[in-house]
Amino acid sequence: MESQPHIRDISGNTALDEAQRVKRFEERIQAGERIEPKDWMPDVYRRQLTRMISQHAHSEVVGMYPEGNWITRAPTLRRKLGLLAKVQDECGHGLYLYCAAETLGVDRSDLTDELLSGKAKYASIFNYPTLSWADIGVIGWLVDGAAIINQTPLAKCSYGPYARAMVHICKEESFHLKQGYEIVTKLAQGNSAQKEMVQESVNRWWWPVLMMFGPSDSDSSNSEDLMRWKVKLFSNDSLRQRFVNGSVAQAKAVKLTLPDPDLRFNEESGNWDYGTINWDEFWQVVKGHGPCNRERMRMSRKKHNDGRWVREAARAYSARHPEK
Ligand code: BYC
Repeated sequence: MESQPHIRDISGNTALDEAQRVKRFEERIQAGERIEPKDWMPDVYRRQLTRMISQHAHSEVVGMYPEGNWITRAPTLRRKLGLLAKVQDECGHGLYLYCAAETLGVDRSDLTDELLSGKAKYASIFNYPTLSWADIGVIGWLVDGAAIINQTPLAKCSYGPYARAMVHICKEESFHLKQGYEIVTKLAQGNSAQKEMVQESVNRWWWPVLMMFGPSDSDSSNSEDLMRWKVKLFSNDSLRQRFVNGSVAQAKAVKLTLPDPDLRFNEESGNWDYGTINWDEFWQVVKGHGPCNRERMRMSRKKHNDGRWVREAARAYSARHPEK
């Protein structure tokens, strides 16, 4: 990433200019102003945003694979249409987010290369397999539910293009949550095999969903920068707690059990205390050793290669028709 240009004062003191710019930038953020692409910003702010938005974009795109897996096996036409629409939405989210990342001066093809080379991360949750139809309901309920808790504050973050993309994305995530919870409700009210299937699915997804919020605050290396500059408005642990608090009532409403014997209401804090997260598992998955990491990367490379002719045709068309 290129460094920001310095304006020299009469004595050539660039350091002071930089400090003044940072001060002005931070005052704008404290005043609740949005930072826009052409505004001055510290290099670290630009780098952090590029990292976070591009990893978010990759997550949306890779997130299509586990659910896409069930489009041909959806039990009814209505379910198939709902799932198709959801998977298409995820693709659109990736598109908005790559566009938002590009406003920071990076090229989308470089971001894609980083994903395909394994350098860039994407959400850990998408490295788990979808083994039953109930998983589609549980992903909508828990994974998209977690996404809403995590992403609604991002719609108020300090960087304009990211915040605006998140408004649209969160509206669609709300639909995803409803379609998922409806599938879960139907199965939970179904016959004993259906009830068993949905409970087994909740048992498998619960802990990986809690990991989606990222490492605990004491191990979250990026949070300090991101929170100072109001990209993240809440810490990983506080959002995780908010999610647990909401999920307990939702599970109870459909008579499902969350697989945590330590889950207890804490009268003092007003929160649901939960058990210990297996952080070794989380870091294994993040480092590429989860159950489906290799398969997700294989699919990503295949899709990229299969789509090469489309990119080449689009480039050739726009070269011949520059006015369009
Ligand atoms: N999976 O300093 P930290 C969704 C990495 S899913 C894989 O706390 P940060 C959803 C992290 O990248 C769609 N890697 O990071 C998401 C960092 O490594 P690098 C995706 C993870 O950025 C969350 C290192 O661990 N959504 O919708 O301050 C909850 C240290 O972490 C994960 C988004 O991307 C993970 N789960 O906080 C619910 C939303 N967590 O990059 C639903 C936008 C951490 O320094 N992103 N790492 O090498 C975010 O809100 C934040 O980036 C995160 C992580 C909360 C995900």
